[in-house]
Amino acid sequence: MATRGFTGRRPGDEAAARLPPGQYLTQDFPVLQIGATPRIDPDGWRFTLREGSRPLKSWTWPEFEALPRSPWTGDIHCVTKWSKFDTAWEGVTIDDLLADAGLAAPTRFLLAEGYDDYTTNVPVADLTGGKAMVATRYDGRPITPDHGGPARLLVPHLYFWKSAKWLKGLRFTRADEGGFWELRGYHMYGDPWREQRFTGD
Ligand SMILES: Nc1nc2c(c(=O)[nH]1)N[C@H]1C(S)=C(S)[C@@H](COP(=O)(O)O)O[C@H]1N2
Ligand SMILES: [Mo]
Repeated sequence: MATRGFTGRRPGDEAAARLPPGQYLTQDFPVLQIGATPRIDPDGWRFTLREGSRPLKSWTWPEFEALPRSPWTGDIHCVTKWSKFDTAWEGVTIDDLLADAGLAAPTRFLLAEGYDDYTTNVPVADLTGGKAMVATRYDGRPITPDHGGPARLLVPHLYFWKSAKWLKGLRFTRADEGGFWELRGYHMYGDPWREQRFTGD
């Protein structure tokens, strides 16, 4: 970050520079979701890429666990205004997923879909190029059910509602279709640095 090279700044300025507008720093890890934590049986777990309703590629849990995993450590920002620094995740990047499927993304948009029927839209360009992963580890351990285990999307440069928990798949769409929160007044893109919380921000 640009501010790292400055000297003589008050302690706390570095933290302030890492906080997007309107956010505060928290040390704990709040749990936010629309309903109860779904019970997911690893034997029945599938992760599927679809184009509209057409399945393109599906992985079982052992197949998914055999994919290459990458680490990512950094900051996350929830639209309810908490941010958490230096969160450590590990998972399969969307680039590695597409490579394993032998696919190029068929459209420019998609909906991430959770096992709780939660959906959220993300442009494909925000998931590729190492910008996002299907995370299966947090702090070196399997992600707990409350935080979206066994597998959740992690798109850390957008508000955390874009990081769908209990991820069931990614559905490529022709147009940018709103998901659960986007159809209820939340921003279609959700950039914390531009404070895109609600429609029209
Ligand atoms: N499947 C699913 N994913 C979800 C949600 C949800 O209700 N269902 N809530 C979203 C919201 S609003 C936030 S802020 C984050 C919270 O993630 P956490 O509980 O791990 O902090 O998950 C997001 N992903
Ligand atoms: Mo949220």
